[in-house]
Amino acid sequence: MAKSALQIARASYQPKLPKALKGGIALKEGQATQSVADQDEIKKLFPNTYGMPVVTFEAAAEKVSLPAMNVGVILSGGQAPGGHNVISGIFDGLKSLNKDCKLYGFLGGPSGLVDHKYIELTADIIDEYRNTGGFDIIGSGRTKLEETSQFDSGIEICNKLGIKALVIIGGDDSNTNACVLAEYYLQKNTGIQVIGCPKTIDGDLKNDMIETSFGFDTACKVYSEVIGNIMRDANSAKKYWHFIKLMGRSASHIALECGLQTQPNICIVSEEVEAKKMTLGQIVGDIAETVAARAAKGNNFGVVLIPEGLIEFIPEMKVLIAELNDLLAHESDVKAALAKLTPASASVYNSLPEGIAKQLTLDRDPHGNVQVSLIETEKLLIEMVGKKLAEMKAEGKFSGKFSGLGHFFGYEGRCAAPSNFDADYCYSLGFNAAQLIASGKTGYMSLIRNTTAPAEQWIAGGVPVTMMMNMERRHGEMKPVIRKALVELNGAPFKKLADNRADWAINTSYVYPGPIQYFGPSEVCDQPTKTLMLEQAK
Ligand code: FBP
Repeated sequence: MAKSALQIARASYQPKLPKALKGGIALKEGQATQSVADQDEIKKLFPNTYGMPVVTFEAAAEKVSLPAMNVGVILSGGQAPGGHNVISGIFDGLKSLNKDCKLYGFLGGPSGLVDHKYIELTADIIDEYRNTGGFDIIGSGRTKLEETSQFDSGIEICNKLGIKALVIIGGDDSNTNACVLAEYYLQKNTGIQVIGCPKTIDGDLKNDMIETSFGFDTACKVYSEVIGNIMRDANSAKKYWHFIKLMGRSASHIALECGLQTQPNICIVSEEVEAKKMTLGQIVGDIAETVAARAAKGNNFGVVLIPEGLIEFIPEMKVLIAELNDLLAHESDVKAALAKLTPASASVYNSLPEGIAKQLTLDRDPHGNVQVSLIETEKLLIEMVGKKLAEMKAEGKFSGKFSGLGHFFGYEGRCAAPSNFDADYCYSLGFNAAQLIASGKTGYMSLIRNTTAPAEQWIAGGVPVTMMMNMERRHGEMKPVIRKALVELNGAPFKKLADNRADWAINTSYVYPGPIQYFGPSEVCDQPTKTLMLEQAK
């Protein structure tokens, strides 16, 4: 396979490990834990995996070796930079315990376990993928492991291959399901352990224990590089307003991090929109005000960052979408369904540009919901801001020019070669997962903390998944789930934006982060995200 010069050089990068994982390793157990809420319900649902202690690894004089054992690994959900390093970390971690350990990769996500599709991950295969982006080593998928028939099918293949532990690399839902699986395998006395690893570019799998999910660092750096390039273009040509939508499903962590890295004129945060109950009209009005204020200074250009999930956080749009979901579930004639909207929703619907309004009625997912990520919010805002500015011009409140360009960044960053941070973090998560397995743990998530310090000083261990759970309503039923982390409006990253945005709006204060650097001085190559730095400074 042809390779770029960078790929060749990068293949030999040796990811850094925390000191505690480098030689002999001793396990230290903490106090019994509790779930973050709904303790009684969670305890009842997880009698075998509830209350386990947080564990930490410490450097020890002696290196233990284990009887050889086989482990399976699964990639679950959307791609995130660093997945291959988690797998190479697991591989190296297992081999450090016993060179005869074997690692199997289930193909195409959790369905590989259920359908018995797998490969053995040999040293040759692993070496091909070290420090590369993507999940293509074994592929990923969005099948949910929820049914006992799926769990039983997993037992069959694990027994056939002699697999004693599974590592599930995924987001909040996949790790919740990993814990359900761990509990089931304990109840059934199968001897199969299950360990989770925190993955998602969205950055919403974090809490008091998990500092960040892997992939967030690299993805934000890739988007920020391109946003910076667009900013320089805008500042050179001085004729366009760029509206850039950024991936992240519900939470606005990616938009916020990119905002902190690049200092755009406007960075919308969905969580703030919801908290302030802002209407679409208000959001459009605010943007138009900024455009007019910059135009008054002769600057007919700018950059607006928009989080992917915005539309669902605007209260009136949320109501409209819910009504449409309901009506269209029972009424295939769109016109007839629209006639049944409440007067408030009908008025919101009629205020939308025709193309967007149509998208709301057309694109449904298999559960019958509008696919909000397919709604072109950037185009919606450009069109509505343009209209608003035309009105303002007629009233003598705007005398400049407005020409908007839309962008959507998401897939561009999900498979980038992991930054040094993600390469090191992921390798450590994987190596650490192997140690958790060796210690007989199940129902734990691989835990690497103190991540704003140099990798040597990172703290390695494990956190019981049940500790991060609460009960939430999902599809009309109360379910135990890992609590999703949205942007906190009283958190340091948002406050930093809020304190500076008035200045960034009017003045041109752009920062150009440039491309990810893999080699060079540590202050250029090893910096974590601004979000992590600000959160950990508390
Ligand atoms: P995960 O939560 O599975 O990591 O996926 C995140 C994400 O990249 C979101 O940012 C985005 O909305 C979604 O996946 C896109 O999904 P798909 O890959 O199915 O197009």
